[in-house]
Amino acid sequence: MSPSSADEQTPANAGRFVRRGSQYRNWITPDGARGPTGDAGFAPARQRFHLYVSYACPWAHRTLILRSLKGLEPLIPVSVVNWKMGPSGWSFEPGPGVVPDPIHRAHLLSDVYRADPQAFDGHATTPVLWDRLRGRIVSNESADIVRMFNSAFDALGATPGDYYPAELREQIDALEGPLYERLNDGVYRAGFATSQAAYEAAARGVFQMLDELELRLSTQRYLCGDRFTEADVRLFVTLIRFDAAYHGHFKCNLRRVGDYAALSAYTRDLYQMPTIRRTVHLDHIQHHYYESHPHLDPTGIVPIGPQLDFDAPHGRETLGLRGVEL
Ligand SMILES: N[C@@H](CCC(=O)N[C@@H](CS)C(=O)NCC(=O)O)C(=O)O
Repeated sequence: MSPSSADEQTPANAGRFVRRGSQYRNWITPDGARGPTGDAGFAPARQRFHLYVSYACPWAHRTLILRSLKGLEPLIPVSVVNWKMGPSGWSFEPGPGVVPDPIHRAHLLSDVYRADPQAFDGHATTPVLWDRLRGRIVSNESADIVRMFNSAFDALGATPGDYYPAELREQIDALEGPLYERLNDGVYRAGFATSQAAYEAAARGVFQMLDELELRLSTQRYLCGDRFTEADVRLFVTLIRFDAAYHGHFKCNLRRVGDYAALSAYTRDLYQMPTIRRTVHLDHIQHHYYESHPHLDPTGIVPIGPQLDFDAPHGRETLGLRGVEL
């Protein structure tokens, strides 16, 4: 996300970075019926849908985690953009980890958006889910894509598992707003602020949220107790990027995640799930942020640290089950 993609600044939000809403909101549903928004006609099928991601992008990362948890790799192929976002946005310029676009042979991600019949508003974000059958974009809203992956492919042999279970929906929904506002997007609002006041408000909000989460995760293994849910996916994607990118590049530097006992152990706990580990690409994370925002870091030099060891023991196996403190 570049600051130029922010909505217009007004006196009321002076210096504050504002993320745009997503433009494509159709849903894959088990029977192809219309979802909560958008058009009908997107029934699940093997290899019908194609996912475009950046390994650096936390929103795309959520969808990769659900795809992995639900064993959807053989059903939903993926293309991966170059970690560097240049003046023309994301590209498939060859580089480490880049997986080219087999459908449109696109050079820029915006070429994929332009191939959709809907008028393109000039803003090509990841993730984006493409429908090969109808030749159009299903969705570019990660929160919706996560929910589709959670349940729409169950009849096609997806790995069993419900990460948005009915009995926890109220709790998960209640966490969604604060997690997004104060943490997932909060780090960007700190990093892309163009006034001291806007930066400080966002950065302080980030650490208030981390402090609260540290308390919550000191006595329970996951955000909703002893069951891993979609809420944990939302938190993880920001925590795994925090010390490598947000602490330095976005000036969220009151503390590191590594300074929080419970939060850092929780991050290792989730990272050590094989289905999650294979979605984490720290090289993309670090290179993307430091190389893609010349107004924040004109040299584009990627720092040598910090040293991170997400494989260290986390000791959280019994937490939440017996209410043991760390
Ligand atoms: N609402 C979207 C937000 C996605 C988003 O902002 N992605 C950023 C990358 S982290 C992006 O692709 N930005 C492209 C740009 O700013 O040109 C979602 O959650 O899916």
